Amino acid sequence: MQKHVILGAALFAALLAAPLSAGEIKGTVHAKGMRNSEDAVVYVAAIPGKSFPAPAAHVKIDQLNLQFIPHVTTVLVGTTVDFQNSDAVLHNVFSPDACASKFNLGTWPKGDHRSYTFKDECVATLLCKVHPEMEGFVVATPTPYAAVTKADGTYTIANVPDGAYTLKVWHPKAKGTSKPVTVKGTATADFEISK
Ligand SMILES: [Cu+2]
Repeated sequence: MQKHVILGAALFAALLAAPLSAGEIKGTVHAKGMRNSEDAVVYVAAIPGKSFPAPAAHVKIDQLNLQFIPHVTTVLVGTTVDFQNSDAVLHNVFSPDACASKFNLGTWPKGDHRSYTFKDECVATLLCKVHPEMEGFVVATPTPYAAVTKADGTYTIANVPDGAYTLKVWHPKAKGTSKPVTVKGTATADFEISK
């Protein structure tokens, strides 16, 4: 009987010491002077000694009602994005940004898609030559630990391994910033950003 108790305690201690325990980072981004605090991207800049293989799964961005949906998308570097046309008109997607090789995918009709693989860390502006008012963003991040804020500015990054990191913030219209964060189960990080 006593043996079992000791074994159980040892197992419990081993679980506590397990290095892969993961938590979450959450908080609020306040974009001062903006209509709302939506569409800020919060991400872990790097995890020392760790690299992340390109995901096999594609991420979809829709072109619907003459808008990129979602307006802001985060992907891990190496991810292929499928740009879907769901409108009854031709759409194009191009990016003027060098970190996305200034790609231009041509034009295509409803029901079709064209793809681009984001090979480098990048904030890529998405534009459409057919509709100059269309604009979207892909933020290709070096770790998969990234989130886009909701309208109230809140965000949650799930399954972050314990450790000390730099947390970065990007926003389409505000200056980016960063701060250190230590994850031990959970962590909270709030930001205030402005133009
Ligand atoms: Cu278009």
